Amino acid sequence: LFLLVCSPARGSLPSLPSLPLLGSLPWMGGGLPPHLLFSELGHRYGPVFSLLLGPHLSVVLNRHQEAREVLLQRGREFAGRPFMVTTDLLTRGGKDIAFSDFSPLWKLHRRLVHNSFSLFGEGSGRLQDIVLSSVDDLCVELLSGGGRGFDPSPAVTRAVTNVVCTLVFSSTYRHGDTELQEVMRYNDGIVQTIAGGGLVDIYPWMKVFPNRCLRTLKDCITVRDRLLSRKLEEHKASLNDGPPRDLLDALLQGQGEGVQQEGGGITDDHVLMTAAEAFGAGVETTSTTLLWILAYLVHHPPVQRRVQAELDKQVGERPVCVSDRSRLPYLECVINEGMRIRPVSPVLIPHTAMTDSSIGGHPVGRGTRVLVNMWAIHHDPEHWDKPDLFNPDRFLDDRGQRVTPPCFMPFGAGPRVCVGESLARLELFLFLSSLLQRMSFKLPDGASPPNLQGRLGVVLQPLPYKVVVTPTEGWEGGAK
Ligand code: HEM
Ligand code: PLO
Repeated sequence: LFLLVCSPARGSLPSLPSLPLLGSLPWMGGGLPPHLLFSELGHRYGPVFSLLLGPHLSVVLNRHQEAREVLLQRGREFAGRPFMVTTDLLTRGGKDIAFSDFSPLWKLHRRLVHNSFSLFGEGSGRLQDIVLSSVDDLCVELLSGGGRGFDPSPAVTRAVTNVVCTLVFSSTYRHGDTELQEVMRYNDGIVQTIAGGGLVDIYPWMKVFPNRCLRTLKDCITVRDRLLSRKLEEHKASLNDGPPRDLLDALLQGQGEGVQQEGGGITDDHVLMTAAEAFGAGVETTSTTLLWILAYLVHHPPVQRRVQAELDKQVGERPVCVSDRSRLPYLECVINEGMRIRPVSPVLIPHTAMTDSSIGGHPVGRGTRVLVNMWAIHHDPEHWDKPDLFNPDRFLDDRGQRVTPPCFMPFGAGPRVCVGESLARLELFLFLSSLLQRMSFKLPDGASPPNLQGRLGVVLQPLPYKVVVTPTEGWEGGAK
């Protein structure tokens, strides 16, 4: 056995020992989720170390200096993505943005998606209308409980799903609509089966054996594809040269670009996978972030009151709008602090080295996986005072001006940075400002506060919790 254990001398990076087939698994006991496991291993092996995940040589980065080197300075060299069984199924062999490996077609595709998002994002005012109408429904629903304790998650998820459905294919749904329920059901099925312990495949070979999870995943993908193909056909039939009605229109209109590309241009499959992904990413990340922030606000009533005082002073009784953003700096700090303390994507999506390269002066071979532990970076005691404390003031300097420290990267950075960042920030702002303007959130009498530990699925989610809402004076109905 001793002879089989590989010596920890891969390059000059500190490495976990490893065995053939098992890789470093025997040294990774404890059953912790990857972000916590890697943070713990970092205390023993240093902030940058390598390990074998099954057969895959992987480098873990627990510090922002190396993370910025990989994501920004050498961003192009590390813009690859590894192959994963479940995401390959989900994306028809990488015809999406997030899980597709780097290629010229991917670049073109990503640019098209980015441009289409801007078309509906800040520029157009359309996003604001969409979110605000969904917020009205959400507020009415939350306030209809009559002071009883309830789990805010289903209503929040429904509201966010509605926003994304309008954005992607112009459908808005009433409460209880069967198509909306179908969408939420298949999405939930994918979330439950795509990556139980985060996107880092610690046990990759298990996935190749047929099992119940894979069956459920395939069934949900079939339902998703049927629904989205129908939307795509409807859009094709009614497409014209006018301004795009939604993301599907924008993608169809942009499809013509780059047809001369090697390997063909952006096919219908690409359009379908992009719509599916915008949908999945839009719902999971935004609703989870909102639920984390609400959980922390229930834990910290003075923070909630301070946001409300800011809203009262700067906005008053009229509905909040996008242009209020610069007037509500404390709310922006609360949003940032929520995304710092509980990043929904704590180890990002794995990157791979596309050429031989280096990290912090250590050589790193082509094909090496790089896992950026944003959790560790967001909790690094060298850069954050009392990192486990929820303290939005850390995003303000001595003069009360907003600051963004270099070790805060909830959306990643560089060529693989989240394409939905500005969309997500706008949504988070409009949702939270409107909710807190119209109501207050507190614990039900005698209930223990929300568990803030979280559970890692495809994103890091809070465990279910209950709140009681009370309307602000003048907003008893939830909307005007
Ligand atoms: C990628 C965070 C919302 C679409 C990512 C990544 C993170 C992230 C950490 C991976 C970066 C990397 O691997 O280096 C978030 C957070 C969100 C959010 C915190 C909300 C609070 C959204 C929304 C959309 C979206 C609303 C689209 C509608 C994407 C896509 C990628 C991505 C397509 C893949 C980019 C690529 O691989 O090139 N996001 N995201 N995200 N996100 Fe988001
Ligand atoms: C969520 C379930 C959907 O049905 C499919 C989907 C697509 C894109 C994924 C998203 C899921 C989870 C969150 C991801 C997003 C791409 C970027 C985002 C991984 C699986 C993050 C946080 O990195």
